[in-house]
Amino acid sequence: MARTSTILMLAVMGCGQSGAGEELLSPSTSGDPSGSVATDGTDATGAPPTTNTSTPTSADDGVDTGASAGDSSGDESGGPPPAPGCGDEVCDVLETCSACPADCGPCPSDCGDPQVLCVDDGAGPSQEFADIQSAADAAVAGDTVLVQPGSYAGFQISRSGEPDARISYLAVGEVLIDQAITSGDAYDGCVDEPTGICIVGSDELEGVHDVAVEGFHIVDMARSCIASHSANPGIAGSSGPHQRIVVREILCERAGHEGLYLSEVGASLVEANEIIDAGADGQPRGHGIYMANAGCDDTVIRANAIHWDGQLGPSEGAGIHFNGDESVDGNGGGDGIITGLVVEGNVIRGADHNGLNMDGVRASSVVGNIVHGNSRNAMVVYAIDASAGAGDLRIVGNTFVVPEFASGAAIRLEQDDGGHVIFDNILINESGGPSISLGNAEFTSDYNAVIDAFAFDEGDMSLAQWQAQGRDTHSLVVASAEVFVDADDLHLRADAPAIDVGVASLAGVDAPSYDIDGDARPHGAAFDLGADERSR
Ligand SMILES: [Ca+2]
Ligand SMILES: [Ca+2]
Ligand SMILES: [Ca+2]
Ligand SMILES: [Ca+2]
Repeated sequence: MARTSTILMLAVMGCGQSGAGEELLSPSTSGDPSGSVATDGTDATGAPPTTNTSTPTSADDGVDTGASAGDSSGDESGGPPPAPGCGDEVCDVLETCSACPADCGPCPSDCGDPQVLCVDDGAGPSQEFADIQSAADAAVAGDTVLVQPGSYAGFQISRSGEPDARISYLAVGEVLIDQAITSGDAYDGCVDEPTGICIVGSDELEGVHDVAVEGFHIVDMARSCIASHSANPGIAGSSGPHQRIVVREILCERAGHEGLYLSEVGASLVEANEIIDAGADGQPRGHGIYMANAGCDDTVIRANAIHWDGQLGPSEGAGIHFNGDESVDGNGGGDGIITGLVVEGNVIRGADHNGLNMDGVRASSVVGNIVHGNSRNAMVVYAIDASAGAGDLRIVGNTFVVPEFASGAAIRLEQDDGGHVIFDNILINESGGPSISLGNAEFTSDYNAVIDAFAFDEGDMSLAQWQAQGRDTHSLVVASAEVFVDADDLHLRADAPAIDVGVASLAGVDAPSYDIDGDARPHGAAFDLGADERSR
């Protein structure tokens, strides 16, 4: 369920380090009438995307703009951010030992502990199992499968834990999964579509629950680094989606299709993962993260870094695609919408499609994300497969930049039922399109940094016309060069007009307490606009 008050934001922790947080993607058709155009590979400010050759064992690019680490602005603490729920002495249901040892205790390390199943690809005292699948087949609620450094084949997870005794799959150091699942007993969908870690419900479509996978480095899977299958949306009388699944600190490189294909994953946490160059098989499709189907309600998608380096991604690959698909066979369609999402602190760059591509997402929060350098809308909500389009969205503190080569809006809300609250955002559009395009008059938008272009019900409007209807009366027109440090660093300049002109709340919705760097906000006289609070 959506957080009702302060939304905290986390930056990304290094792999397996302490301090990160607690709790906390159809069709190619996008609902984007403007379509996709030139793909010259430039980023938000015209420079070519930089190639990321940095550390393969951490997801720490999630806190910057996908390029330089943001140090040039000099206002980042660089330390671990306060984590929501971490430090309250309760190991919350989606909190893990690696994210919050203060509450959950240190991660287990003793292979002699009967609840620790040690896997090592080399013989020795830490080799209780030589492959991860054998340990997964033996694990019961409360167990930790501790995978020692090495190279492994993928594995399938079908066993569930309990809310107070999950089954954890924890990588120690560099654990490389470079072969897809090979087990003869694996679900066909995990073998026919080669996958690194496959989460598979029962034949009756009863989802897996209370499982965490953390710290794995997964490369070159023909389909996906992680995929889930065989669950349903949990409508009355059905057995339920996957629930309370934690996917943290996965480094996913060059997946053939989607990086993370998470079908019917509800009340779960997808945090601090880095997905690089998804859709590597040359076909059009390849989303960074795909939240598939209407059972994905109440999931937190936080502090993930999704980027394509050196060139744009595949032509039908969104940064994060959400698909509230009403049409799934059997009762798999559920209510046809995805609600209660928290999408915060993610950085998306280089998609040749929409950054946040949301079919049927309603009653959800989109907070503190940086979405830039993609070739269509930064964020679009619509109904194609879903039973309904945009409704009751909270869009706060984001930095959305639509580059010149793109075609789209910073925010586009279609099949719009209204009820949205939009504030403290930077919504720059260099493509000739609008900052905001929507179609229902029932919404609140103000205190944004915008351009002089809006659209209502597909009719273009100037800022003055928009303001004449009482919208964005405190918002200001900006250009990238005025607000950002440079082309690769979307932190605020010292003299950015976006500094100290935001508000702590609007229409009952609070601004986030932490910025993209994990720094507390507000700093200084007031909230800054966008995902970065300038803190010096
Ligand atoms: Ca806690
Ligand atoms: Ca739903
Ligand atoms: Ca400030
Ligand atoms: Ca900052």
